[in-house]
Parts: sequence; structure tokens; C-alpha cells
Amino acid sequence: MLNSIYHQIRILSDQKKRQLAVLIDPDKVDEEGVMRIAELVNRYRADYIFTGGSLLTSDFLGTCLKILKETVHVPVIIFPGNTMQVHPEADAILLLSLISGRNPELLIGNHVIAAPGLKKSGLEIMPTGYMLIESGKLTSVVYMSNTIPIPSDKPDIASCTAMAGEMLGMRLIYMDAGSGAVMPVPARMIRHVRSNIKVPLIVGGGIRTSDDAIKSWDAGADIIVVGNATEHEPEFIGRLCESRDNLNSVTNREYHKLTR
Ligand code: 1GP
Repeated sequence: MLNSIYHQIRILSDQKKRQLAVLIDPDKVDEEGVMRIAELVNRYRADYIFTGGSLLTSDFLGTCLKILKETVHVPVIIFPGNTMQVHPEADAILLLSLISGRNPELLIGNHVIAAPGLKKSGLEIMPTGYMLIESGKLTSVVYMSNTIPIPSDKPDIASCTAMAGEMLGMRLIYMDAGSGAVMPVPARMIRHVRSNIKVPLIVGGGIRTSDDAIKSWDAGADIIVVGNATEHEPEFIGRLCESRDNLNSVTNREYHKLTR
């Protein structure tokens, strides 16, 4: 546990260090694209790579993970769209329970089916309360999950859902507007959820600019996840890391002032 990836996330989050996960959808990249992203992740020191998709139509996940494991210096974490995306080549997996929805398969059913494979895989398992937030258009994840997302102007529903997830033992809460969302998760909702839970908070979906990222981090996201925008322009990873580093250096200065 002490050397686990979760422990690392927890320590950084407790120190209020902002973190960046770059999401790779294996359906949307080729070998060259994965290597380009891996090189930028190493160069600018993004914190994690997430990989997975709501629906994978290619069999590129295994190759993608192999390339990543051979090239990146950061944890590679599966963000699975379904039970077929459990793969031993990664370091860890977000074991998602879709707590914003009322689809029993995504709350517990698929987990029962996947449990023996997960146990054998050797992956570090990170139980994650996964919450879909309304985002201005029907996203793949909302359609595929057959659930209704939490309305974006209802931070109290989001907070109660996150609190329930934490009380049930989820080690992470992930608020997702869905890949390619028109609107990212509103800062007001992130702030509300942050003030009601202690476990690390992941936020993603529709983050396209450094300003979007800063707003989410400032509102209390510990880890932001960016997929589409870095697929379209991999160099965006550099600007995101620069924003993260600027925010973290302010946090460091505040911390030193307080401890002096
Ligand atoms: C989606 O949170 C992720 O599940 C990332 O979304 O692709 O819109 O960055 P984007």
C-alpha cells in the first residue's frame, strides 16, 4: 500500500499538488501517435497516463500499453469502458462504479464478472466512484452506460453522490463530463464536491484550454484528465504541465510560509 500508485496520488492530493493525467483512447491513435504522446509526457512530466474508451473497436489496447510501458516513466492506468479492457500490461486500473447512474450492471454486475480476471491480472485496483455530469450534448459514455447524468446546475446532488461513494469505501471520486463534452464540469460543482469529501478528486471531459484546466484545479480537482485536446494537439501537454507547475509552485510557497 505504501508504495502504491494510490498512495502517491493521496500524498500529492493531501499536499494540494495539482496533477495531470493524459488520456489515450486506443481507437484514436496509432503507434507513432502513442510514442509522440509518451515523449511529451516524459519531457514535461505529466503525472499519469490513463488509457481506455467507452467503446473500443480496434485491438490496439495491448500494443498501446506495451509501447507505453516501454517508454513512459509515469504510472499507466486503465480507465476501462467495459470488462474487456482489463489488461495485465498496465500498472493499475480504475475500478469504476457508476454511482451517478442506476444501472446495476455498472454499479456491481460487471465487477462480479471481471473479478477473477482482475485478481489474476496483478494490476493495482483503485475503487473509483464514477459520476457522469451533464455536459451540453449526448456523450458516448452517457449513451453507452444507459444512465442519466447529474444535471450540471445541481451541485448538491453531485456532493451527496460523492459523499455516498466515499462512505461506501471508494478511494477516488471521478467527475466526468464525458469525452468531447461541450462544457467541462462546472467549477461551482467541483468546489461543492471538494468541500464534502476527503478522497482525491479526478475531473475530466471537455477540458480544451489551459484556462479550463486552471479553473478545475483551482476549484479543487486533484487530478484533471485531458484526452481529446491532447490527441488533436499533443504539444498542449507542455502548456498544461506549465500551468500545473505554476500553480504548484504557489502552493509550495504558501506551504513554506505556514510551516516557517
Ligand atoms: C473522458 O474525462 C475524459 O472520459 C477526458 O475527456 O477527451 O474531452 O478530454 P476529453
